[in-house]
Amino acid sequence: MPSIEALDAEAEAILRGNDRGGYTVPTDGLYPYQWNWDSMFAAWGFAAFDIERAWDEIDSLFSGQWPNGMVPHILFHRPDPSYFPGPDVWGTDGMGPIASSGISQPPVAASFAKKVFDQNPKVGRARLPALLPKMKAWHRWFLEARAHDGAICITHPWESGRDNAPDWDGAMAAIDPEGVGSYERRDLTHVDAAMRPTKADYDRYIWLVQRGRRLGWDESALAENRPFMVADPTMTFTLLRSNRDLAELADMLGEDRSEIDAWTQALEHGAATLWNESLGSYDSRDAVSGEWSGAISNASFLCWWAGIDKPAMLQQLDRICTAAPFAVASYDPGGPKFDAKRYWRGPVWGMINSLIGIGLEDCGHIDAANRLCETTRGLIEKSGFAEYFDPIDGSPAGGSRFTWTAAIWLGWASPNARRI
Ligand code: 9WN
Repeated sequence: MPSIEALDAEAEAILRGNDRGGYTVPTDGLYPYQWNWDSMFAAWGFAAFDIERAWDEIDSLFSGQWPNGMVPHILFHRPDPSYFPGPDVWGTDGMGPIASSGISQPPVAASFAKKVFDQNPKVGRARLPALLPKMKAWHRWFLEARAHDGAICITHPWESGRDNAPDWDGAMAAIDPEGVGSYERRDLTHVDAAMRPTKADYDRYIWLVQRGRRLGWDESALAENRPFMVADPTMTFTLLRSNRDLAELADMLGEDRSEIDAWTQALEHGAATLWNESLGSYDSRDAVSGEWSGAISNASFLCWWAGIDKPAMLQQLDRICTAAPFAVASYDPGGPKFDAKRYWRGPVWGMINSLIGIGLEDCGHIDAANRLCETTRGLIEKSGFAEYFDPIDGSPAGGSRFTWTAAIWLGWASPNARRI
């Protein structure tokens, strides 16, 4: 097993190696562009050894913000044929300052901006003022374009960042991807097909992109007869946490926080609507059909990250960590759709673990927080900086030398992490 010092050095080398000059790719080859939430984890990682570079990462993400406030889930800084679908498929020309996708991703930026700020407040005071209004505009966009009774919805599985989670199965089955045409996936040239979404998933992913393109990515046109809209705990909990963090950042700069606080109230109400009593867990819900997904996922445990302490979730966490020891499985190991290797249908994602762990600690569940941190550390010691891991045997899966796995090591999982 490599030493902690060797892993610290490797994590830093991964971030430097995935740096494309002001922005970071998730991993070389499989994901050659800037992804929204990956990039914010990267900023947290950079903050451990290069504070200015950390702020540059956040700036580069917001350089792609659309005039309506949306921050895209991918920024295509430079064309690269190794990823599908690229800018030619999305067809968002003229919508934003940089070629991009037409959807967003979980808004963790304000939360990580706060962590980067806390690492070095002097530098933070110089770098934050230009970013604050941009973050605020993005949060406002979520409340205007994605809220359903206060819960934040996704309009494409990629928007959640948990692409093929069982949460979306019902809503995805309602789509007939007729006319989607043929296309060539590139992900399968990098990763074993058993670890990736299926063709049925991809047909629907692409069909939804084609619909967006046909409607010119106009939010009001897209909102009419939406074929896919699911209230998502990932979005709702991350926005709630980011919103609380944004209010604190506004305070630090002496700015008015009243509008942000009003959003927090709406989001607290929205988060409560995601409690599925019969499942005994936070769940996602199809906003079109009104049906629960019936899925206990790793996103269900982001409640603590959002500042919501729910004792029943501690029992669920305990059960899931016992069933699949390299926790936290992305889907309930006792559930009918569990698949230990297939992406968001079972594997463990270290970056979600870091959010759950920090949330547990913030809510005073210190033992559970420490256990999760030690499990994650052990996984990385055993299997390296993989994209995700099998929760039963801890083996690595997906891409390697992964940015967010390296970042959470530097920010949280390494015993040498400063844990800001
Ligand atoms: C589609 C980059 C991204 C992550 C997502 C993860 C995966 C993309 C893909 O990779 O999604 O956005 O092509 O599979 O699901 O969370 O941001 O790491």
